Amino acid sequence: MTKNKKLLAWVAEVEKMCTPDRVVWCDGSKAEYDRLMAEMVASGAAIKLNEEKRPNSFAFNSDPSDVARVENRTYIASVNKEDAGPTNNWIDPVELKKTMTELYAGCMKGRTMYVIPFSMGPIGSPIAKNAIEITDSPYVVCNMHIMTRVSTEVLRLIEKTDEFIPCLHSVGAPLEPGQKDVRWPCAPLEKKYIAHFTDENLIWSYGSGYGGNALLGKKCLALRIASNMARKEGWMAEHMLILRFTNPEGKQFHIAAAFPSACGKTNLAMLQSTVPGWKVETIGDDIAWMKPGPDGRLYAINPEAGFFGVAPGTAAYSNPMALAACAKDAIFTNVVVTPDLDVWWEDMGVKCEGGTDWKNNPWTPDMKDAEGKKIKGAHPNSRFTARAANCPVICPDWEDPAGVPIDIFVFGGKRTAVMPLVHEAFNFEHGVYMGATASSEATAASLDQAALRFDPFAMTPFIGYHAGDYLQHWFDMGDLLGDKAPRCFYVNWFRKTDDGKWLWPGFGENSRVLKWMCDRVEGKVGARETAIGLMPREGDLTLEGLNIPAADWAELMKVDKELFKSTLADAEKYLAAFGDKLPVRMKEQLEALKKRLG
Ligand code: OXD
Ligand code: MN
Repeated sequence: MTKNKKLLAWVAEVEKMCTPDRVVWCDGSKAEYDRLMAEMVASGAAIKLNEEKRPNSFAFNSDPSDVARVENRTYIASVNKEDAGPTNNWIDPVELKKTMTELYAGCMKGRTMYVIPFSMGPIGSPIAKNAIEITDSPYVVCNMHIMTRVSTEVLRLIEKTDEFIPCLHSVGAPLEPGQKDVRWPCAPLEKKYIAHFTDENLIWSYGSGYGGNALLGKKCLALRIASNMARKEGWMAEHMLILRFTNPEGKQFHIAAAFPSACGKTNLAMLQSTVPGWKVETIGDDIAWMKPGPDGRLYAINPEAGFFGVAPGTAAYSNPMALAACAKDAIFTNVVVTPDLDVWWEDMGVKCEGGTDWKNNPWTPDMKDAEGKKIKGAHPNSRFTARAANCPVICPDWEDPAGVPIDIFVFGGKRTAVMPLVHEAFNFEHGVYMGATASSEATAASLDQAALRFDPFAMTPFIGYHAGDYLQHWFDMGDLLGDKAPRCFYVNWFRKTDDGKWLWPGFGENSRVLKWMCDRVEGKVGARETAIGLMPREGDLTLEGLNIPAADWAELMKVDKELFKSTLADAEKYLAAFGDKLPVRMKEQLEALKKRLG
């Protein structure tokens, strides 16, 4: 409990509105986690996994309608509509509060209301933020234990500062007396709302128990609300992994990279370098909060404490470090549970005879649907929630409240054609253009997406204000950082041949590309100038031992001016939606690129 009047008043107000059977103040302790998990196992919501194979780990299956973030039910409810901009859904905050208050009325009946004090970032760090999530989902409480720092210490800080970010969440499934609960309570899609009242830093989420819809510290607070705060306060809240790359002489480079979901962000964050003597250590796999430090450089912290990683595709060949991170103390959502009570998912790199699939049905790998298509055992957006501290390559100082100085920004997306393996921006402004026009093919992490979408800085679903102002903020940060601004690069690990073969081996071999970037920063290698940016010269990016046919390499490095020109019209059309708020410098960059392409 707390003595803070503001917090007590808010909790009392929510209790009155939602009418839970009881209120529990969480303390983040192991005893609390164990108690909630035991209750969920007893109710049938959770499966306790084999203690020998997967110590202290649990599996959950969601309702089939509640498997991903719901972007078309996510709102930026700013007072002024134009503050939400073209990339957000907007509803007037008064109207949305009215609609949601009606939904919230009595919505926690028959349930426990948990009050979770948490910090995004190391507790007490000058970059960290204190927050409270109120939820009626014990699954959310346990995930928050892993993904954030849940502690009564946060209550003490709130008592001192009188400041916290209120985050209200309900699964939207009240229980009548005697009514038996379902395994995964949630509300139908048309009743789901993920709302951000950005003028008062308030989050209201209703109807979904899944991931970013419900673990409100992640996308809602650390990106949508924080991006607003960052713009006002002169810092950056970005959808970026953070890694440290150390060369054989011990020199450290810090890289922050923005990719949309399912483009291998977690894999890159934990990459096993194949470049002799070079080593990667992880600081974060999803979000970076970055502020200029006293020396004028940009310092980054990971505001999270765990990884909410996409399970399918996580394998010994792709990301052994993520597998190790979820070898114990983990939560799995929507994966296959095997008869010996372990977990499995597609592309895990191990054989599976069968088990119970994510829809709770008996499943074998040879099962097909009516159209003859293989039935997947795990949902494509199934997840592991793992403690960052359990990752073998976590940086020893990943929790340093001062953060790490960023040398390099990497942007990218999944493009099977057009985009070469790597190119560098001519300067920071050009880098902003590259990040702003990044595009990617669709992902399973969101329910509503076109086949190819422009995704500026991989932030489309997470910019909590007008995207034009957001691009301007990037230029402004460049002005502030001057010659201390990170160098900008664009990568594409996903090029394919016309007959569908990957052109680049990816995974650990991506370290070769990162090394080229570090060599560029150090001035050790030159580059050849192309119309779209600076690219490796012959031999500068070592391919030794890779067996890449010369023709494939040429394709990976090709800048097809005609193809690029044809994509410019799409970029122009996309940026036109930013209206008057499209920064002048974006237009200048676009014109300059057009000219270079001839
Ligand atoms: C995520 C996402 O879950 O970006 O990190 O969707
Ligand atoms: Mn993400």
